[in-house]
Amino acid sequence: MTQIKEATSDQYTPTKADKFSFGLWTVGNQGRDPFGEVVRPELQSTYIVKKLSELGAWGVNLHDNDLVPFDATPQKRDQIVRDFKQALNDYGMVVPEATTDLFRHPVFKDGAFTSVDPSVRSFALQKTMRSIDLGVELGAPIYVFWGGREGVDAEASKNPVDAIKRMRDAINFLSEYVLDNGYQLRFALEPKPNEPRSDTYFPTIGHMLAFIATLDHPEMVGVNPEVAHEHMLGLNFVHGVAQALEAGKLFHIDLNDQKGPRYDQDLRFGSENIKSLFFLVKLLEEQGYTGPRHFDAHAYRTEDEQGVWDFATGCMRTYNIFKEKARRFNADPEIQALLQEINSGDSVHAALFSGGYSKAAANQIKAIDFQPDMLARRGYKYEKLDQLTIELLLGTR
Ligand code: XLS
Ligand code: MG
Ligand code: MG
Repeated sequence: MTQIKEATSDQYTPTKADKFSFGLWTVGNQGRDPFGEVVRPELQSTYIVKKLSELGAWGVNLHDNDLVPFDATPQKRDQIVRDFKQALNDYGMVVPEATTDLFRHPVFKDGAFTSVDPSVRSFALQKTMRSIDLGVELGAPIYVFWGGREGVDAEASKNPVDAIKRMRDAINFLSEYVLDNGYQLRFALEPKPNEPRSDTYFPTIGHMLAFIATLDHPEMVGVNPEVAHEHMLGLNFVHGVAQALEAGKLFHIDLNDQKGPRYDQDLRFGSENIKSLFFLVKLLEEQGYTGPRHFDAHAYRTEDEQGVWDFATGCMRTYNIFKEKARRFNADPEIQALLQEINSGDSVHAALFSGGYSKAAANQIKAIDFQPDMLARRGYKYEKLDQLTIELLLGTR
């Protein structure tokens, strides 16, 4: 432990003020994949709390069954929860987010809230209500819904409109459950396009935002976007997050990395898409995002336990390095002068519809000769700007 601290004790060393969190399932990942068994021993949840705290993390998230086994007796459950709360207390850690495992048990092989089987749908509600109780008991203010197996392999199996309605019914029901119990809990819906199903409902941030507007309590519900999930589709994650932020809907975020469109890789944050994730951190830091910086990722399968802590430290350090790079970007005279030049322009034209619509404004705009051929001659200097950004990121400025 001392060794880790000494090795990383510089301005990028994470502290609790950075609000970094990890799921129990992330550092606890044992490296099982579809082609191979576990490669690392199981870590006790109380030990994970201790280690994460020592590394500078602030929070630990969980699925119900990351902590309490699926078939635990009520007595066993209470004992596990007591020990876990003690560890949180001992190591000054919080639980910023909790969620339900609605994908591991075979009962959920055709989905949970959108399963064709009404008994499975009702069981999913029961499991989620119990898991919400657990999350609230642990002090979690955010409850995540990732639709693990909410989707299809055989399109013929389900009417997709029914599936959307079923999902809405479940979220509406659970919103009322939260209100009825006086819980201070907000929901964050996490989109993903596929895996483990061949197609998952609500595949992107945009789909989720549109769905939220149709709920009974949209004010309680936001999104939990994940880097890898949008990159699986080749989408621009920064733009998706910006849209969620601008709509006041970024309740939580899952940070990791991904090598382009393929299965969900959950790689160490910032290990692949350096430029894009720099702009993500810049966006989060500058747009007043105050929520958790949660890493939903895991160490390479090649790693032993030490590799897991190297991975966790790496996620947090890279975030802080991007944060410092964003500060330098904003303080760089050449970059800022260029940006100012790029974003300036004809002040009369800039004011034309700043006051919104009026007949007079419409007529004024319609009457102007904008000389589009002249405007088209402009060079926007983005090559220069982008190169300066690259040089800053590569450490030469
Ligand atoms: C899986 C999801 C999952 C959720 C939590 O791909 O990212 O880890 O974040 O259930
Ligand atoms: Mg996730
Ligand atoms: Mg994921």
